[in-house]
Amino acid sequence: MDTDPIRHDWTREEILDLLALPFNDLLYRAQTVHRRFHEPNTVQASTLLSIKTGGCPEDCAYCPQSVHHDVPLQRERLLQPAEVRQAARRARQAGGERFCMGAAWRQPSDRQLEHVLEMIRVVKEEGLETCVTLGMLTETQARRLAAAGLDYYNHNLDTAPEFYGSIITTRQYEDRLRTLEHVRRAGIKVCCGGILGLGEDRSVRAGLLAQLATLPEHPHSVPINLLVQVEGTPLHGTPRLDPLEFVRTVAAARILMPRAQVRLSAGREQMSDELQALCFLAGANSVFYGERLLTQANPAEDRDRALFERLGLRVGRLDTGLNA
Ligand code: SAM
Ligand code: DTB
Ligand code: SF4
Repeated sequence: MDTDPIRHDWTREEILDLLALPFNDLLYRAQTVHRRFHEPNTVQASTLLSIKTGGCPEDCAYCPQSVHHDVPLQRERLLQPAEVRQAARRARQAGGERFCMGAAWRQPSDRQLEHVLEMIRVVKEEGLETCVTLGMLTETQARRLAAAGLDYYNHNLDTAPEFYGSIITTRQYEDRLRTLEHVRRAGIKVCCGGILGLGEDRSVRAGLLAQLATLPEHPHSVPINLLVQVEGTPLHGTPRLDPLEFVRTVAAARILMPRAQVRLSAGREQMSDELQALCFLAGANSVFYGERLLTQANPAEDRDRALFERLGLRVGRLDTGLNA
């Protein structure tokens, strides 16, 4: 049974079988894969910064930053490099390893991209890994980001192809796949995952995982977001996903993509410590760290530090002595 664990030909049916395993069997398999490929008690820490907030022309039904929804959100202009430097320095001092900058754009203009290239240089000077998420990219734009030394590009598939149209109508699944190809071809590491709790069923979750696990290369990072329900977005009031189903999906992601950093992403603020602990047991080995996601709350740093200590987890540079 112990064949090559890195497969790229997973079918949705096989993934559904995994998701349907008795919970303990599924977690045991995920933890076994996890221990084979990763240091079991180490978690990677990424810090988020919204470099351009609100006013996004896309209509993603979960997102507070879309102009299509009536969410009271302060729109902000593109940040200045000095503001980015300050935030990066703070993130580094707090123990972050990777600094992720997000912009509420459908796709950047070449002029906007210039500004982001400068921000990437600034963050690298501060000694952090860099990640940006700017929406769709042309092949040339991806190459320019690579030339600036960008480490990761985040671009999520979010859900399964057949459910995409119920969540987003202003772009197609193929648009996402094309940008991912441009990023991969430019030699930038791919950060690509999804969002659960949109009212999807298990087959949709299996469909998302099948897409991720059959990409030409598995993403280096796989963020798994749990919907943060924001009043004014169309998905506010969606029945909550069973938390154990969330854990099952994390476990399946770990089994399907053994080398990836599986990130417990948005939604941690609303999770109990016990639920997060189960996610780490299921193979999650990365978090967003710092009290803000892009616009929504994330656990305060002291709550996280207490949790990591209780679990005996080494997180980022928190206890390596490097964060001075
Ligand atoms: N505009 C860019 C894009 O969509 O690619 C980058 C930023 S966008 C906010 C990044 C990701 O955040 C989305 O793909 C989605 O998975 C996640 N996200 C947005 N709103 C969320 C919410 N309310 N709850 C959980 N995750 C959310
Ligand atoms: C990802 O998958 N999750 C992050 C990051 N990539 C950019 C964003 C979460 C956003 C949550 C809602 C908000 O803060 O606006
Ligand atoms: Fe815009 Fe990204 Fe929000 Fe969609 S998820 S509305 S693309 S910021």
